[in-house]
Amino acid sequence: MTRLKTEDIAMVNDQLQAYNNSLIAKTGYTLMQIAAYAAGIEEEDINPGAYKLGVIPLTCGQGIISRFSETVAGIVSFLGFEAFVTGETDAGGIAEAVSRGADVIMLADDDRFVAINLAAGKVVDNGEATGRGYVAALDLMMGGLANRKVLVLGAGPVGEGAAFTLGRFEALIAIYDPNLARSQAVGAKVSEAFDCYVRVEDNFDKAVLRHKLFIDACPAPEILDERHLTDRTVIAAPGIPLGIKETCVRSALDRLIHDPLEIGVATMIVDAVKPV
Ligand code: 2YJ
Repeated sequence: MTRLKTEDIAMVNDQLQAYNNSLIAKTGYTLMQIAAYAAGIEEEDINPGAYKLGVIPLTCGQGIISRFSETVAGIVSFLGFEAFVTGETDAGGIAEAVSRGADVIMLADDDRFVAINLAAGKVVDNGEATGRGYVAALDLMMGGLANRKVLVLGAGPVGEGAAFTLGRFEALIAIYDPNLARSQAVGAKVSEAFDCYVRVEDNFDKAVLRHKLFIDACPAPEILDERHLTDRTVIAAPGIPLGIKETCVRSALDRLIHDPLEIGVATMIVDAVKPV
């Protein structure tokens, strides 16, 4: 799993309004509306002002990523929730968040990033939520994905979340991962859950050349280049770093959704508080 770096997220908080505007331009929907769509609800179904979020920095493993917790809190505040970063870290931070009245806490170590709704006992995982949020964005960008071929690159937690959501949206799903056993396992789970065929691809180039719609959920840089991209290619790319060759990014920009945290965090918080 990719570990975010401070430089990946340095500009996020200052550019939230601009990012929101770019999502509106590409999908017709705001970050909040994309997250609500990913959660299967309408924006009006939740009142963000009624919830307090505490973000807790964790020092375990490789330690604190400077600005990570502040960036998460900034995204959630942008959506209208009340959010704070605890002064204390780790167990002390959890205690602080609860005593300051947090309804939801968010915390990340090197393996998992979770949102926990304390009253509801509900856990939302960033990997799954990110895959779901990006498929929701792609669906909105395309005006629906039913019966459309979509290739998921990467069969980790984000790719799996994406593949399940593509099943829900009745897309024609293909999945590629350099670890064939991993894509086979995800393909089998999705196929069983939605009683649908999932094409497990074993050749990257052939798989990419057969598709125009992509969820790039893998951490490999510059795997997509001019050979793979046409003016009809549409890419929702949660993977960090971006999988598109740098010289091709400019021409793909209008049909590309990519961010280090925003859609994943928005989808997590909305899912954490959505009415049952
Ligand atoms: O609290 C902190 O500052 C750190 N413990 C944050 C660690 C952030 N974790 C990661 O970057 C993990 N690889 C999981 C990120 C999932 C993003 N999709």
